[in-house]
Amino acid sequence: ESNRIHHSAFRNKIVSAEEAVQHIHAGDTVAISGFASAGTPKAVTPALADRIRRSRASGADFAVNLLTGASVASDTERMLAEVDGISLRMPYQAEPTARRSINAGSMDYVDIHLSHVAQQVWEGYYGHVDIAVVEVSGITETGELIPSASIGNNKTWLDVAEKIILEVNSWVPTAMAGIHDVYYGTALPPHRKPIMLTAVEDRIGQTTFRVDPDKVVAVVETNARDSASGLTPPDAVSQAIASHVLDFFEHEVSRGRLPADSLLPLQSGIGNVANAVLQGLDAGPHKGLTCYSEVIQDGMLHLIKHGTVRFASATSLALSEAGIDELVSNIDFYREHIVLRPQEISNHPEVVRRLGIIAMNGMLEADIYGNVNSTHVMGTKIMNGIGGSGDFARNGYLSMFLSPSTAKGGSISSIVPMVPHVDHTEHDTQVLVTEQGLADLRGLSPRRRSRVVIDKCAHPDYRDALHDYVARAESVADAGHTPHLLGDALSFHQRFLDTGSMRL
Ligand code: 0RQ
Repeated sequence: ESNRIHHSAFRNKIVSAEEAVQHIHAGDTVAISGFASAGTPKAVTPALADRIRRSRASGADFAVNLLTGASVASDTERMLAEVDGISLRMPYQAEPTARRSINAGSMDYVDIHLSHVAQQVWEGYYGHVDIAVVEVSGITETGELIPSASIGNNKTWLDVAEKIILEVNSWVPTAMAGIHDVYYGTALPPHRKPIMLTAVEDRIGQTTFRVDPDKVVAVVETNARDSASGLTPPDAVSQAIASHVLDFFEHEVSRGRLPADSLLPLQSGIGNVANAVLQGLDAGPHKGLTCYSEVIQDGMLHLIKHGTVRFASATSLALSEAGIDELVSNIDFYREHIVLRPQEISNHPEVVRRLGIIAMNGMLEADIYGNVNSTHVMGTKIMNGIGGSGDFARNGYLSMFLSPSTAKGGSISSIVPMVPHVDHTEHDTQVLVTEQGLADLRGLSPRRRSRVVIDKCAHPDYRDALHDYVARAESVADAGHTPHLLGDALSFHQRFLDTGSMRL
C-alpha cells in the first residue's frame, strides 16, 4: 500500500485491477483518463481487455463505448482494439490497430473538436456515462484528488459518471502537485459566464478534482510510468518548414503585427515539425515567449530552462523518461512556468480568441484555395482525427498549417486541386507552409490564393499540373468565384488510387 491515499473512505475501497474491472459491464459507456501519452489508467484497462478476451473466448459478446481526453497510451488503445472491445470510440485516436478497425467499419468513431467533448457529454449526446476510470497521483485528507500528468476531461468524467474507479499512481512525483489548475466555472447555456483567463499564466481554478466518494466503487494502486518517447532531432524538411515559419514571425514583427520580444502565445501540434519550430525559436532572438497548447513535450522544458519560453499552459505533460527526470529534479522551477488545465479550457475558443494564439498544426493536404484535410487519407481512411487543431485554427490570431509538400516518397502531393475531405475551411486557413515556402493567404481572393499556394508551397514536380488545372478551371465560361472542374477536381487522388502515384 502506498502512502498516497490520505482518506479512509478511499483506503477501504482498495482492490486489485481484476476485482475493479468487475464493475464494468458489456455495453457500458466507459470514460477513461489520458491525454496523449500521459495519464492513461495503467492497470484497469489491461484488466478490462483481458476480461473482454476471456468473455469472447467463451462465446459472449463484450464491448464498451470508450470516451477519453484525446489519444491515450497506445498500448491501451491497441489492447482494447485487438479484442474488438470498443463499439464506439470518441474523440481522438492515433493508433494503427484502432485505425484499422475504424476504417474496416467495425469500430464506430466520432471525431470531434477536443474542446467540445465535455459539453457534448454533459448535454447527453453520448448517453449515460456508466463508469469512469481515472488515474490520479493521490487523495488528500479531505478526499480531493490530485491529478496526475494530464487533466484532459477528467473533471467532467468524475462529475458525470455513475460509478468511478480510481487508479492512484505512486510513480507520479508528489512534487508535481500544484501544477494543475482545475476550473469548475464552466456551465451549459444559458448559464455560461466569461472565462476570466486573460494571460497564459493565469490560475482560475483549484489544484485538485472534487469527487463524490459514494460514487467511487474501487481504488486500485499502481506504480507505473507514462510511456512518452523522446524527441528525435528534426530532419531537413522539418527544419526548412520551421525556418519559413520563423522568417514569417520576423516579417510580422516588422509590420508591427506581433510584439517584437514575446510574439503571441504559441500553439503547436506534436511531432517533428512542431519540434523543429520550437528548436528554431530557441536559437532565435525571442525571449519570454508563452505557449497555450495541448501538450508539453520534452523540447518545451529546454525552452523554459533557457528562458526562451516564460510560461507554458497545456492539458498534458507528455514527457519521456528523461523529460520526467528533468521536470522532477527542477520541479520548484518548472511549477512557476507550467500549468495544466482541463482540455475544455486549454482549447477553449473564447480563450484562444482572447489571447491571440498563433496556431500551428500539421495537415495531410491542402487545396489550392486553402481548404485543409487533416484527417482522411484519400478522403476516406481516417488517420488520427481533428483533435484540437480546429479549436485553435478557427479561433487563432494567426492560423497556420504545416506539412511536407509531398508524402510517400513523393508519390502524393500535399497540395491538390480540391481536398476530398475538409477539416479546416479556406476561411480558417491564413498561412500554409511546406519546405518549399510559405503562402500567406490573408486578404487574398480565391483566384489569387491558388497562384500563391502553388508557387510557394507545391513541390516543383506537381506545380505544372496544378497550374494547368487552374488555367483550365478559369477558362470555362462562367468559371465563378472559386473556379473548379468538378469532373477533374479529385483527379490527383483518383490517379493515386489507380496507379500508386499522383504524378501524371
Ligand atoms: O504516414 O508515417 O505511414 O508514412 O501521414 O505524416 O508528415 O509525419 O506528419 O506526424 O505531423 O502528421 C495531419 C496526420 C500529420 C497530424 C497529421 C502520412 C505520412 C505519414 C504522418 P507514414 P507526417 P505528422 C493539436 C493538433 C490532426 C490533429 C491535430 C494530425 C503520416 O498532424 O493528426 O492537428 N493532425 N492536432 O506519410 C496520405 C497525404 C499525407 C499522408 C501525410 N496527403 N496523404 N498520407 N501522410 N500526408 C495538437 C496539439 O496542440 C498538441
